Amino acid sequence: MTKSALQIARAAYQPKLPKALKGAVKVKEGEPTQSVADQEAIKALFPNTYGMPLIQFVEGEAVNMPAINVGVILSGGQAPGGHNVISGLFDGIKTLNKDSKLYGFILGPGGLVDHNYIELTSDIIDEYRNTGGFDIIGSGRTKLEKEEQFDKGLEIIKELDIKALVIIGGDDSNTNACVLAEYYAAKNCGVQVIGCPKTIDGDLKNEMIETSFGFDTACKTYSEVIGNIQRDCNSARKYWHFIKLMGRSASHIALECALQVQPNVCIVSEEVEEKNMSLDDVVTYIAQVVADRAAQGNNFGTVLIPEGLIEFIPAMKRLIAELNDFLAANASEFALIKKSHQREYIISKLSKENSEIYASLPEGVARQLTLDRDPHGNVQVSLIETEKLLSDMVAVKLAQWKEEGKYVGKFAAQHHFFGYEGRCAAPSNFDADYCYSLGYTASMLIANGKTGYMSSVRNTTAPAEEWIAGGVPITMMMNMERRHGEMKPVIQKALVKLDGAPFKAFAAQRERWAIETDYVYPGPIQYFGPTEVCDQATKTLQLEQGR
Ligand code: FBP
Repeated sequence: MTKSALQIARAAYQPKLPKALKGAVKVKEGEPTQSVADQEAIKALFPNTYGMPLIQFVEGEAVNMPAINVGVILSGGQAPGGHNVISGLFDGIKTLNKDSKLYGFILGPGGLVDHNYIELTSDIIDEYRNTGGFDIIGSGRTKLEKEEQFDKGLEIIKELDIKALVIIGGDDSNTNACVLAEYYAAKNCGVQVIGCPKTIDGDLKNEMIETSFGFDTACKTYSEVIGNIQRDCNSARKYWHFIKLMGRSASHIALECALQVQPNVCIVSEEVEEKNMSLDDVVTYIAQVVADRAAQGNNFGTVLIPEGLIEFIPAMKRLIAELNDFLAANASEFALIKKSHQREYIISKLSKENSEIYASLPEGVARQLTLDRDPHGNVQVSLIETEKLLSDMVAVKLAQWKEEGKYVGKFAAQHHFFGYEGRCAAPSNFDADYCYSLGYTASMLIANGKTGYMSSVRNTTAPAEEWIAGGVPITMMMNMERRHGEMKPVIQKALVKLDGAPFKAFAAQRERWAIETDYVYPGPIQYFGPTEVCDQATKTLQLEQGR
């Protein structure tokens, strides 16, 4: 593999570990845990893995560990640092016993079911240390949920003498990890399952999981590019840039980028829902900022839009919920309807309120709402062109105002969607260290016989030395939610909290940012140099932890 000078220098980087993981460790058990909601239902579904205690690793005595074989799976969307989770896991099991082996299942959970794997040797691992991407073994979105899949997986697990499986994924994949842990525990298979919190979306977090990995690097990458756009639009002074940002349902990425770049507008889906705003309210808000800036001679600006916005406009949310249930129940009939008749078909099947809203949507957006759900039943919000929808509607609104005699200046829009650009970026120092620590912690959970736990590394705005490593029972994060028309146990998604410090910091400044051009240009991620430039956690984390 030909490498750039930066890649060569980066390969030599030794990620930092929490102090407690630098030598032998022992387990310090906390109190038994409960699920965040629906305790009785979750307890009944997970009799073997419910209620386990929180775990923290502290310095301990060295013990002789037998060699173990471990399997690892990368699941779902890519996130910077996945390779470091795997290298941390590899180094962890090798430190415990040099004869331990790591097997990687290829292209996600499907690799386990299809028995598609490779042994990850030190030569392979060394090629991927501190690099972005998931290409070491690839990723996939196959949902592990059926007993046939678990049993098929068990065949290869037994054949390779694997004692533990590490699933690196987001909320849905870790939900599946928990179900798998319970299944193998119930059948006494002798297979442990450990999860690791991955997703650029930042929505897999709670008291014990401070952030999902990849969020840091992805937000810094998007902020660099948004900063460049801001400098361009402040130079040419002729465009409004509508920038949609990945993040699925949650607006964490948009909010973090707003805190980093100080745009003129950032929409936060969770606020739109809370204030019961309609699509027209959102459009009016943006158009007013455009008109106010025009009055000052500034016919340019930036608007950040979270990709999940459409699902949070209450009327749209009701429409999508009905569509989800309807499409889940009538998938085969819908597949037979000709494309040109699908719109009319849907309109004829929905309730009166929802069919009216559906009929009022532009053709493209209406079609995007009926596209296949992902294997977890989510609308593929990345395919809905909200940035174009909003800018078109803003243009119409401004034209109306102009006719009414209001001054609106000139409005020309450019559109961007940032998502894939950041998911495989080389991990920042934060993600490189955090991911390596998560992987290393997973190896310690395995060595201590744990199953149904997620690897947890906390105190992450302090220097890595002071980070706290341990495990959280996955059942602790669960509640019951409607999926594919049925109630299912799932990890509760962490949305932006409107009473949280990051949103409050944004809300306190947004009116000024709207009118003044006080852009920040964060520049590219730096790996070498002063710690205040290279090692800072996201603004979200810093504000949440009062730093
Ligand atoms: P995960 O939740 O699996 O980490 O995926 C995150 C994400 O990047 C979302 O932000 C986005 O909506 C989705 O993946 C896009 O999915 P795909 O890669 O299948 O296009």
